[in-house]
Amino acid sequence: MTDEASSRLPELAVDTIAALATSPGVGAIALVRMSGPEAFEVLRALTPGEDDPAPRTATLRSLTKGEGGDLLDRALVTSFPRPESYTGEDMVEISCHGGWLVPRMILDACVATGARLAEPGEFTRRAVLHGKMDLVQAEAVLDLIEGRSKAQHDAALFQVERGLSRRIGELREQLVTVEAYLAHHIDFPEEDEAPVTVDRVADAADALRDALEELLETAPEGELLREGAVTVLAGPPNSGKSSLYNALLGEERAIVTDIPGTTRDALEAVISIGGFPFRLVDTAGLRDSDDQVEELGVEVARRYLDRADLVLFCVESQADLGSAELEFLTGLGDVPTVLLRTKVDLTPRDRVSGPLTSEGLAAEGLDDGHRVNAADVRESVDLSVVDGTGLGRLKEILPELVYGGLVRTGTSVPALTRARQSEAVQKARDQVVAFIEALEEGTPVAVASALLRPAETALEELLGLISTDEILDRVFREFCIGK
Ligand SMILES: Nc1nc2c(ncn2[C@@H]2O[C@H](COP(=O)(O)OP(=O)(O)OP(=O)(O)O)[C@@H](O)[C@H]2O)c(=O)[nH]1
Ligand SMILES: [Mg+2]
Repeated sequence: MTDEASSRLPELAVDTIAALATSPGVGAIALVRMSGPEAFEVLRALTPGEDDPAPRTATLRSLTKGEGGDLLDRALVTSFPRPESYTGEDMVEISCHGGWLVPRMILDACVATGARLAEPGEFTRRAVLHGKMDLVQAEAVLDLIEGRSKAQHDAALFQVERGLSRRIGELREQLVTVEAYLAHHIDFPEEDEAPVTVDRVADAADALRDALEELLETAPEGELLREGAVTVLAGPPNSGKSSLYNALLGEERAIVTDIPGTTRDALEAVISIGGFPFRLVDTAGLRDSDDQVEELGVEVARRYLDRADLVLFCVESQADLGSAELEFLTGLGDVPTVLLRTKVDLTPRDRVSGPLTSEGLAAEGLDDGHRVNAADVRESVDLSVVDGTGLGRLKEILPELVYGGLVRTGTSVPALTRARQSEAVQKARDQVVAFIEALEEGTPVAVASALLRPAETALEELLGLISTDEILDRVFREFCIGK
């Protein structure tokens, strides 16, 4: 690390922080945790006359508000002397009774005797500052806490275990190798037998660019894995959208009636399908309406459609696909769409049309002058929520449509899950590309080499090897207090 970089390192913390680590509210047990040089002192103040508990051993203690103070609770206390703690500092964990009162009173007592309330993510931030984990691992800790599907859990755990960090570390090594080749080349420019030719430098840079691009390709799916793919149920009124929404949720969340125009507002829920997260949105049936409320609902539906990652377009299997439906599909552009022919239990078998995709629609002569070719209808499924037809198949194809790469490789692969991460890798990639172009244009090698430096900085900042308060603030802003 350069002197300039180390001078930009944030100051290590010297004060002692305290926070409730469990979520506030009624519960059997709550955990109050402290970290910092005064943590053991504060514990002594709360347990006057008692010995320090043996390190890393849960010990029952009466907690009072200082010498002669009121009893707050009898609780299990564990101390973790530095550096073998989550933050790398002296830490105390107090497992007390849960609820609104006890944890609050213990926390107040900690603050009254020398600690201060922690900022969001401050424990993990300290862990990063003390080299207990890098920034990418810290982000994975947040993903692990917030995860709602098996795939996200597996992916987050893999990153917490340094999966992504290791990959970024390897890329940085690769970059350093290119720089070393360069240095070598610059030292022997005139010799025919120069140990490293420009071609060799260029080959190494090409390989690095490819590796950076390969990692960048994981970003779209990685980010969806964290947010859940926005999956919008759309279609004409009464086509069975809300019924399907309920069937996928496994509960009667949306109102279902045989009156067209039942759903007005958009309903949203995160569900896990095949272990992958989907942000399922039920919307108002699309039609021109004189009813002001319904019209607003249609507007909301259109707004969701604008940011959809996937559209489930419901059309009754008895109904023909008319020009309005085709126009709608075309309007979706390149959003992947599944065409659902609903209520097949009501349609005689021989009247059910076969699977329809963009190609299928064109083949059937339904594409109305090729307009539907602009849409991206990937699959079509015949569906009934009454007898369950098609539900299994729908659940099978959804993960493949949105998370195809991860479905195939499994989730234990390095994947970029945040804008911060993809921005950094993108920056590194752009710099390497600029370097390669400079070499091709015959720019003196010594001049071109300056282009690689920002790439290295980008990867180091990504891992937090160089971290400024600004970078740390950006990462930890999203954390909850006590983590
Ligand atoms: N037989 C049968 N009826 C269904 C099926 N799915 C939905 N229905 C019925 O179709 C009617 C409309 O269903 P909804 O789910 O409310 O349709 P929607 O698309 O949400 O309608 P809007 O909210 O008005 O746009 C209700 O009477 C449902 O019971 C199905 O698979 N089979
Ligand atoms: Mg509805």
